Amino acid sequence: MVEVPLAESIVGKARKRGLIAVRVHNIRDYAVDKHQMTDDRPFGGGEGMVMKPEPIVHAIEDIRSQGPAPRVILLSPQGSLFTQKKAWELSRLSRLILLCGRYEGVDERVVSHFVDEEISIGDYVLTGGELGAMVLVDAVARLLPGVLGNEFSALTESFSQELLEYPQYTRPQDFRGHRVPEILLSGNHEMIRKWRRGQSLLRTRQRRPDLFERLELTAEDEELLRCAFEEESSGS
Ligand code: 9D3
Repeated sequence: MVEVPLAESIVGKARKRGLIAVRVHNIRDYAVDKHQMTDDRPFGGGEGMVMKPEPIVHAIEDIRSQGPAPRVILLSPQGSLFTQKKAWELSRLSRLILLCGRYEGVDERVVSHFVDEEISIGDYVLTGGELGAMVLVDAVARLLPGVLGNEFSALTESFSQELLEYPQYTRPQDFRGHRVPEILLSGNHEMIRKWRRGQSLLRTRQRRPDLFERLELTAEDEELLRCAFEEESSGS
């Protein structure tokens, strides 16, 4: 579930270049009994299975002993929401252990005594923590020095959080009768900047009212937003 995403693309390249190291551990290898049991029925009854504490803690302690003190993160639906701010915070740490839950969850004594924080990647239900861990690795890895080309950098990114991006177009100018907005072909860079700003504002208002609410619009922004809205309602 995780080997391929970790081997491909930007994260895979960063690993090959030695910019990051990611290892995958199978909790079953840390099972203490001969049946390699890693889950059991919940005390108090109820649906499903709970991950036993011994294999997980055995794994954490074994991995922890192999390098500098790591932050232990449990991917869980009970966690606080993963954000770009959290990605930046984690990117400053030298070592992370990402613990992926399965079944109904992990024995709470593991969470209380061996986990530093719980992170969720969003308000939807997954079958386990592995894809959450991939999201976290991807978001953190791209912030590390050298992982992305220097042309995309942290500088532009601090802004990209508050406003959605404007639409992008490339060739051909006419694709099956759908034309690229004329203004982008005009060569008038000030007009283009204004059009893009208007598009960003309009999209943010339509799709992310939570972000839009927090914006402090200038008089020009109000005007560009009105233009973008009117252009859209007049059908394009
Ligand atoms: C029956 C109650 N369920 C909680 C909504 C149990 C349950 C659902 C899903 C227990 C574990 C899981 C597996 N999910 C994760 O491990 C998980 C997750 C997620 O489901 N959503 C968003 N982020 C994450 S990070 C790990």
